[in-house]
Order: sequence, then structure tokens, then C-alpha cells
Amino acid sequence: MTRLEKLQQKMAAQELPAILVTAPKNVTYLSGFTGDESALLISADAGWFITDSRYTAQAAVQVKDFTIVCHQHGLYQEAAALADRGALTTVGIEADDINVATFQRLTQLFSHSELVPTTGLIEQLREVKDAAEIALLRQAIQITDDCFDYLLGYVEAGMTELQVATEMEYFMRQHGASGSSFATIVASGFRSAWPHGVASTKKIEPHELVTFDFGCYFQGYTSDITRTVAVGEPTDKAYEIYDLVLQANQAVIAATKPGVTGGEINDLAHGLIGAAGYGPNFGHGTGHGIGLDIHEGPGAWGIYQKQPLVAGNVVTDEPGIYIEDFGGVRIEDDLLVTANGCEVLTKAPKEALIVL
Ligand SMILES: [Mn+2]
Repeated sequence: MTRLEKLQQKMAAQELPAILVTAPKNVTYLSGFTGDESALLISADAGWFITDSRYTAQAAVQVKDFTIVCHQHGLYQEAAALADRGALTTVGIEADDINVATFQRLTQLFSHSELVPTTGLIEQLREVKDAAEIALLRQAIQITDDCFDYLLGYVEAGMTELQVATEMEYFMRQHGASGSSFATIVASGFRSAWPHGVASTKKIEPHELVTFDFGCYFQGYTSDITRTVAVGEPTDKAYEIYDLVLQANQAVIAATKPGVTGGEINDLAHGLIGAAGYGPNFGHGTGHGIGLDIHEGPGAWGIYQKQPLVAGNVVTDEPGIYIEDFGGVRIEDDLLVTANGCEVLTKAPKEALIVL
């Protein structure tokens, strides 16, 4: 079954006769198109890919399963005209993607259709990766693993965090990445206690902990890894919190399998760190899904907390401990849920605190 057919099956089950897909990653997922400013109009038995002249040649190569339509007078005008012609009187829209101004415009343009907000229809399909997606995720992750190996021979006290982050991003692009997953985090010393301390002009000082949280996009798919190292021998406390975070990271790996919920995983990691007295120092969730987006379902919080994992989910495992004015440790792996457990996709070393 194609991804389009899977969506049409889901639409039928929810009695949704048509949907306008505007979120760029959802357009990519369903059609194969990697450009932007395009949309899909999908009915029970048809699919139109709407774009403009900048993208028609690219679409002819990339887009499968859809009729390609090149608009002259506006993306949404064309979508509304197609809906009129197809007598689509009810059209779903992606509530998470459409802002209020666009919604008002769509309401005017789709004068013969009722617009129905939907959430998560395509995102739910994206949570279960197929073999082609897993192959691309493996390649994105390989580049980040290689980058970490390179880092171990590169980082020295006296370098600024930004210098290191720039080198990392350059390395990943040299090895096939189209870009980084997010602003690369290099957080040293007191800044390592900031869970999302994006690289700054601060110099890395001897004996400091340094947390690297980074990833890259490879052919549309993203990776996400965190490692903490010490640049010169750190204090005993650094070893203590490193070992605790590692235990939590490994406990999550041991527990991750189909049927377990994100909430259970979250409680396990927080329970372990809490029992050692560092509960208040671990404030964030234990993980999230990755794929076309750096944060996607299934997550370990919010609406996903009660949702059981299934084979084909790819989730992160990222406990951390952050102590203000001292520093912090986070260890993050990417896990592929398999039939009876999980495979750790990230291979970068973590078994003991690395001292450079
Ligand atoms: Mn992450």
C-alpha cells in the first residue's frame, strides 16, 4: 500500500472525504517532493500535487502517486478550484500548520466547502518508519557518530564553543549532510548545566564538562545525539552524575519495546535519577520521536504519554542531570523499536566518562 492509500484508508475510517495537506514535511512524506510552497489536495480516490513553475521540473522527477498541477494565480486558489471541480464539500485542513490569517483566507477561497480542522492524521502514519526511512535515519546517525569520533581528536581547552560547533557542522556537511538538525549545542563548564546551551563565545576551560547535543539531516531524515566529555580530569561529582545518567540511559534501552508507553519510559528514567536525589536536576522529558522532523511522535510526554510504542518507532533516550554553577551531563541515543525490544542506532562511545 502506498502512503497515499494508507492516508485515504484513515480518512475513510474517520469519514473525512478530503484533506488539504500544507505542512511541508507531510507533503514530502506523502509525495516524495522535497521543495516547499506546495500543497496536496487528497480525496477518497484522487490526489493532486499543486506547485508553481519553479518546482514543476523537480516535481516531475520526485512526485509519485499524485497528479501534478502547476498553478498560475496562487496555491490556495488552485486548491479551492480543484475542490470545486471535484465537488468536495468537506475538506480537512491541518490545524497545526495553518495560522489564523491563512485560515481566514482559506475560508474565503473555499466558499463551496466546509473546512474541518484535523490534527495528527499524517503525523501518526509517520511514527512508524518503513525500511527506506530507517536506512536514511541510519545514514544520518552514522554521520553524527563519525562527527563525535572526529571531535574527540579535535577539541582542546582554549577553543570557543562556537569554534567547535562550526567545525562539527562543517564536518557533517562534508560527509553528506544537508545541514544540522538544530543549532548545535556545545555547552561547557557552568553552561553545561543549561540543557539547551547553544554554542557561545565562551572558551572551554581545563577540567570542564562539555555537552555536545547535535545532529544532521541526510536526504530529509534527521539524527539527534548527545554526549558529555571532560576536557582534563574533572571532579568526583562529575563522575558520579555521569554514571547515574548512564544508568538511566541504559535502563531505558532495556525497557524499550512494543507495548511500553512513553509515560512508563519517562517514569523509569525520572524514578532512577530521583531515587539518587537528583530529581529536581532532571526537568525535561526522557525522549521524543525523530524522522523527517527533529521532534515528532511518539513522544514521552503530552498526548503520547499513554500511547504504547510499536515496532518501527524511532525515539530518543536522553536523561540528564543539571547542577547550576557546576555543570551537567546528558547522554542521548536514538532507538529503533523492534519486534521484541529495541536497537540502539547511535554507536558513539558512552560507557565511561571520556576525559580528553
Ligand atoms: Mn533530542
